[in-house]
Amino acid sequence: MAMVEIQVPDIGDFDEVTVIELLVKPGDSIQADQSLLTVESDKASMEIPSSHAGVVKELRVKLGDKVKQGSVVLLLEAAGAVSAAAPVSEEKMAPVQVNNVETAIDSGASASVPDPSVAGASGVIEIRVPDIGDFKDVTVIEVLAKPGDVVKVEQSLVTVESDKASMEIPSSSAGVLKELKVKLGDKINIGDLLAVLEGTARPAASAAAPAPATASVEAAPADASQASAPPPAAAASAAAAASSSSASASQPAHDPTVAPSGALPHASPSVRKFARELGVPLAEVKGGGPNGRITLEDVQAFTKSVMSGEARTQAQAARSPAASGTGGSGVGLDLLPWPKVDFTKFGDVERKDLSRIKKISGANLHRNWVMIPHVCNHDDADITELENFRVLMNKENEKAGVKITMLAFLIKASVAALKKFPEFNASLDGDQLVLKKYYNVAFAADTPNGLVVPVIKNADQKGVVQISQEMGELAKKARDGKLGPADMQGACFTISSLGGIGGRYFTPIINAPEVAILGVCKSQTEPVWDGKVFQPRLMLPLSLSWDHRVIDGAAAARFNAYLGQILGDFRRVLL
Ligand code: CAO
Repeated sequence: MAMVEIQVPDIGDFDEVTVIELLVKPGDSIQADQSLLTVESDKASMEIPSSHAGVVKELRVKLGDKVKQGSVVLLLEAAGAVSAAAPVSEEKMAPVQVNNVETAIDSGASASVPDPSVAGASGVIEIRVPDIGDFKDVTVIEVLAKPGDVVKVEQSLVTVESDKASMEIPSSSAGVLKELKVKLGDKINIGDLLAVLEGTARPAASAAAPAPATASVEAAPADASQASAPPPAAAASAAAAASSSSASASQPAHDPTVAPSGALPHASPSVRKFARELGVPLAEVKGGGPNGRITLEDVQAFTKSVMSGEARTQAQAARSPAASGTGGSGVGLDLLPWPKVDFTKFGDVERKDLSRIKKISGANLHRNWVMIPHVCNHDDADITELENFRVLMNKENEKAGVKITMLAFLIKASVAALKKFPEFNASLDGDQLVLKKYYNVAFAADTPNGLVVPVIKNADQKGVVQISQEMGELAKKARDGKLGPADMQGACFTISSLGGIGGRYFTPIINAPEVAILGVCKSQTEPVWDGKVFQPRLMLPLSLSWDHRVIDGAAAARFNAYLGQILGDFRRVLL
């Protein structure tokens, strides 16, 4: 048996790369071409395969080491005759996971093909398939944009897949997508017409190229559903395309319940392959490796937790038969197919796209509804005195220009209840409860485009007048569509008030990762028995939804009762 030094082969234009994952250890028997380690530049990650079969004797690198072409990474006792320590051929090596489309395009490893249809042109622009390396007849497995979408330069339009790798084909120009010339399942080649845009052109020299995938990539194709990080509009249209096409049934569909984060799950190609084989949604796996990298063990642990029923995954919930068009699998929710009805048989219909807010909030609400075991307690609070006080205050302060709202009192009262019952001011993180020492209270605001949830920060440090004023400003921003991400982040607890509209009780959906939400409906004067006679009292209906993994029924009843006491006599807030 001969000892062979395994070296880093030609890794293209990458000068030095960092070892981010070791895939074998001394004593392991390995096959020729088996991946040994994963390296990463700032542009892409790739696996270094072994040129020989044998037994690993010694690892010559450790996590964090910088290596380049020719660096010895491992000593192998090779099986069979060995002529020389031949490094793996270039064809065996190719970056298969690109960190993001933008950087992929900047990468020297990716081919950049000038698109003659783009140079200097504006108006109608033809987007063609650029140089995709040695691949022929690659299959369109995902459509990431639809006619009418505003497409940015280098925004991915489709994902294609060969038997070795998958890659996204970006647009070389910005504009409005007029026509997509390909559909799911189509085979495409370099030069094929992909789409027609109407818009502003970009110089030919910087025409976009696909993520690098130049040769017989040994590692698995990146999971199409995980590897792309399209902007929200593209993600939404991809989800729509996946659910509307029967061809999508066999494809790894986008998980429509995941609000686009813009970040890729950090995992090596082989881990991606493993996750893909098991149907594990990498976006839901918590990475235990360096810098949150998802390892093989993380995927295994995730699978175990799902199989043992500890975690019912978002993807299982989302992988509804509505998207697949098939019956239940026996795993997850195992639901019946979504009813497919030709509504036009019964009368005229009109189709309308959901607003962007509706798509994103809908996806979040769906996840929260499916994943959180909700229980809802209803109660009434006597706000007769409080409402009298509020009306008096508003009369006195008429000139101040700030209207004190019942919701502001509710926020203040909720803070007092959150302080008394800290598990309501918490979030679940695995097996741990994160108890928050700050009191940020969100409120649901109805806008023409859908529901948004701005946050009153540090409500414990603010008075009712200041809260009313901030709420007014945030509600206006919400209606004008001007809320920024910071306005909607960091909430501990949410209040959803339908008091200005009507109704008696409802069951609000918890705003994860919070563990409770208070729903409030319209107060009305009711006869309340005081032990001797019925008194007319202004009663406010409260509906508290809570996460039964964190909160027990008794605690929820106490929370509501305490809230009722405070609203009944607001002086208690001072205690
Ligand atoms: N009972 C009776 N009247 C109430 C009340 C209650 N619980 N809450 C508010 N009102 C009254 C107000 O006093 C006001 O009356 P006046 O105009 O006579 O003073 C009127 O109803 C309108 O109030 P409002 O709704 O404009 O103001 P608000 O402070 O109560 O709420 C906001 C602000 C932004 C929360 C609200 O406008 C809103 O968007 N609510 C909808 C929230 C929602 O959609 N929740 C559902 C989420 S789950 O899908």
